[in-house]
Amino acid sequence: MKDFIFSLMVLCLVFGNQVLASPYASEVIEHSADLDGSGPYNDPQNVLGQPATINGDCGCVSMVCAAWGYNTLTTINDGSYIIVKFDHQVKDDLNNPFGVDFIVFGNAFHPADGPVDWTTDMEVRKLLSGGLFAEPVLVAVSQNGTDWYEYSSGPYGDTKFPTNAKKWDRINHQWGNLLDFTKPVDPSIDPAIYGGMSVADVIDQYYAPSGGGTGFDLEPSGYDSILYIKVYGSNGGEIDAFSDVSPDDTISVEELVDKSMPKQYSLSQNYPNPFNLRTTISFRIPENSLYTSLKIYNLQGQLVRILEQGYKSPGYYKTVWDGKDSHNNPVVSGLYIYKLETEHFSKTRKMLILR
Ligand SMILES: [Ca+2]
Ligand SMILES: [Ca+2]
Ligand SMILES: [Ca+2]
Repeated sequence: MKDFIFSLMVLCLVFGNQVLASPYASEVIEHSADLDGSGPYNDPQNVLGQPATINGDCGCVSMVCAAWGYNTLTTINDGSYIIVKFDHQVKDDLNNPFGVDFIVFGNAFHPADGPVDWTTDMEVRKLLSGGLFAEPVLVAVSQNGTDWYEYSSGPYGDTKFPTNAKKWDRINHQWGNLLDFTKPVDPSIDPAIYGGMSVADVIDQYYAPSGGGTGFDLEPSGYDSILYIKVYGSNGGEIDAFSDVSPDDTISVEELVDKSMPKQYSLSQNYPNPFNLRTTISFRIPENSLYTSLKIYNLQGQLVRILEQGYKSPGYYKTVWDGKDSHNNPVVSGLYIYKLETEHFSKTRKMLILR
């Protein structure tokens, strides 16, 4: 029996090593009937795997040469949808850059100040000001494939940031190494700022090590991890690929330990706000074993619901309010106050529920 268990463990290890998780969506679970694969842009399988790196017409896929080659994209028309699955859990990881947990790649691009092909010098070719060509596609996420969180007020797929597959090699004046499709561009960057800059400069200053794409944070969804992503109904946005963001592994273990604990108390604005069905409230506790409560009041100061109550260890917390009072009845539309309180800290914020 002992030997059997040992063999079993060895088998598990061997198989464990053989199961290679892909950073990209690996399976189409469901799609609308119009995406029947009859044409180059309506095959739902085109959204699986790595984003496109080559465009037969204009060269290396970049912010000025979008992925529009055959069999690389799927067009999401009004009423079209695709649900993809990952072969592993995509986590809301605190070490992911900029809080971004997954990336959606489309064929957004910046018009350039001249033609683009394999021979174009990207230190010379510049982006036109304010010319980002984007087509918003709705995105939703799910843990079980049944309940969905929709990014209804953005971000959207096929918008900022255009895919840029490679770094520009300034010494040899040609496209260089592949950039990393599992690293996001800083979402706070407004692409308007790089109008007039060369493609090479934008890559070096704003993209690298990222290969672009639209970044999504799982935090507002309330899910710690997801398996499914859905893209749907718009007016012809294109989807090329989906990737799981890799945590920042360049930070040391000391920094990791340090980063893993909050430095101070905080109570975040609920998200989404206003909301209809449910909203997520995040807070941070930096000290050990303090009696903590998170309570919701109406504007008359009456207690509506206790969301959290008890001793908390230091850490990052989030809790979801389903818009119901302590008797499990949905509350009426209007402003509510939520209050985080410990022996050393107290903060209130307002939120709006719209039925
Ligand atoms: Ca996150
Ligand atoms: Ca597009
Ligand atoms: Ca693709």
